[in-house]
Amino acid sequence: MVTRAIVRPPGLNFTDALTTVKLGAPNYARALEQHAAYCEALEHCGLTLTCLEADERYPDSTFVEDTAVLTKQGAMLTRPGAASRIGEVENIAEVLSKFYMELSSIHEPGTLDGGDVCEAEIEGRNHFFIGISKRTNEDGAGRLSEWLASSGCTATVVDIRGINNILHLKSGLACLGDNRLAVIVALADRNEFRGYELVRVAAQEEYVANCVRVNDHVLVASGHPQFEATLRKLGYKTMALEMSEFQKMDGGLSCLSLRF
Ligand code: CIR
Repeated sequence: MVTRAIVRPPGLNFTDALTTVKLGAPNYARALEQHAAYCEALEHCGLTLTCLEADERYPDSTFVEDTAVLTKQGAMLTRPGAASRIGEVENIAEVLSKFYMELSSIHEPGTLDGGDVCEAEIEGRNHFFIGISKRTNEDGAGRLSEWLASSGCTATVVDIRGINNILHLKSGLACLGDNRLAVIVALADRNEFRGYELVRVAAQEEYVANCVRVNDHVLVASGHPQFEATLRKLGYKTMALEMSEFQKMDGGLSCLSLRF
């Protein structure tokens, strides 16, 4: 059960955000509308939002998820793997210090993006998957694993550097609760996920793998009918959200909020 989320709308220079996809420039007005609908959906799921002001110094700063890892035990500030994003953490630290007594940090040479961290409770045990990616290195993943272990959580590292079309682990993996994971085809046969029931995302719907279970609902990117139908058959209540403008900048549903 989560009760809060931190969000930040995109700034006017959102078009300068990093991206690896060629889907064109985002439409700012539409991005704001989509962000507002996202916030409304989180509130509908029962969350109280802390909505930060847009931060024009950092074009990627709407993707707040990458700046921290929040667990039931505490908060870890990340050190984002893209140099242009490292400065985003300072302001998030200030915000999180209102909610957490203590904040841990990833230090150089470690890098870690929150998008590479997937909490996936199994049989009542707190477990985390940590992706090693273009953004998160071994040092960052190791530091996070140790920190998690110190509060009784387990972690498995998943190297995704050989998978071309995902930026972060959570671009291809989501925990649905109930021992279930949503996974893209390229991750479906990995040993790391044994023990979970896998819900496979069809190749043509890959983007929807970055869905988010928020209390009683699963938020999914709209336009992925097959996956949404599968979730409904499994008994989940889904909420579909337009994400086109964030997708253009390599962002998914999870990265737009820090939920705790
Ligand atoms: C970036 O490249 O860092 C941003 N344009 C997208 C970050 C997406 N974050 C996430 O999936 N957690």
